[in-house]
Amino acid sequence: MSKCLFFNKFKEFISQYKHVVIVSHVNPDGDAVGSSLAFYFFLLKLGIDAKVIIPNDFPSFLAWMPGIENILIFDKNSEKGVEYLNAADLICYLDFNHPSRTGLLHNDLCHCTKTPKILIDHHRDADYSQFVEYLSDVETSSTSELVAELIQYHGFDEYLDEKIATCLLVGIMTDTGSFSHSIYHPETFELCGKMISSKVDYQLIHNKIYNTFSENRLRLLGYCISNRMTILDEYHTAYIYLTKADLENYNYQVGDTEGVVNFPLMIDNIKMAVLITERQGVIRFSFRSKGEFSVHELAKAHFNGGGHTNAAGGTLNCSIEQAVDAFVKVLPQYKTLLNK
Ligand SMILES: [Mn+2]
Repeated sequence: MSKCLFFNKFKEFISQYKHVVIVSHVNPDGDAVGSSLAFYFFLLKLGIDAKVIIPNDFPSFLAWMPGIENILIFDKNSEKGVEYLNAADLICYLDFNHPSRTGLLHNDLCHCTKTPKILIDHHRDADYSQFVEYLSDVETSSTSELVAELIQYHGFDEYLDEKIATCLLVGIMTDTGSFSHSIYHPETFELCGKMISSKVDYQLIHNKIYNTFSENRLRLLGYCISNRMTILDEYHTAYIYLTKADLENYNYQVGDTEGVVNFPLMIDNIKMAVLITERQGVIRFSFRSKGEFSVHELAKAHFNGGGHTNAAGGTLNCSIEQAVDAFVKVLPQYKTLLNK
């Protein structure tokens, strides 16, 4: 379905529902939280009762966002979360397209077979048959940009306010690495320009997102780069690994490794960067690339994951040593692509 068709139908469609639940993905990032909250505020303006559920806590650098106190964090209050889901007559998936991305919420979400669902997302490989309506475009920077387009269609004059603009800018800013990648068309800047010009203090938002490190977080970043980064010149690749003990040494807080994976890409000839971290019983991979090399394909083929061309994630159940080994072992088959 084209964007326009979704926009055009939206008001009439949504007015059929009384209790809308917005759900976003596990380990929510700026776009997950920003798009969900902006959509939530928009629904309230349309006179629709809405709730937002995220599977687990958001990183502390988002704690100041407008409306954040209204989000239900499922692993802290699953009873209420289930209550919300049971009462919902519509469930909206924002910034993910498959229930397997919802962590502990997964089971309860799968029980809601009779509740209609809609999708607003920019990830690949969505199974549209699960949804009664969808707004899905992989060539859009962020889910927040899609929500911004939806609201713009219905009139920024009427619906955009400081809270909504702030949430949307956080989502677009964080998913594009502060407007450095994943921008597919000039409309991204046009939309942001409109939101910035009248409603918000952009520099203040930028400061709140990027300049609120704890001392531990910055020292952990330094440690990652000086002690844990390996450069594999022949593959134009760099990887950083962090053990559970490393994270404990720096008193790791949720969000502290956010952005670490981007630093090796600052090196001129590096085309792919990977952060491998040991989390509760599982190894998490975060992949980034510059240019055409698709980390989505690599993550999908070898690490039970995927995402976007230049940003993807994955997981393995093994030790950290085995995870590093597994990563290094797949590189030869990508040598030609990485040397392009
Ligand atoms: Mn996103």
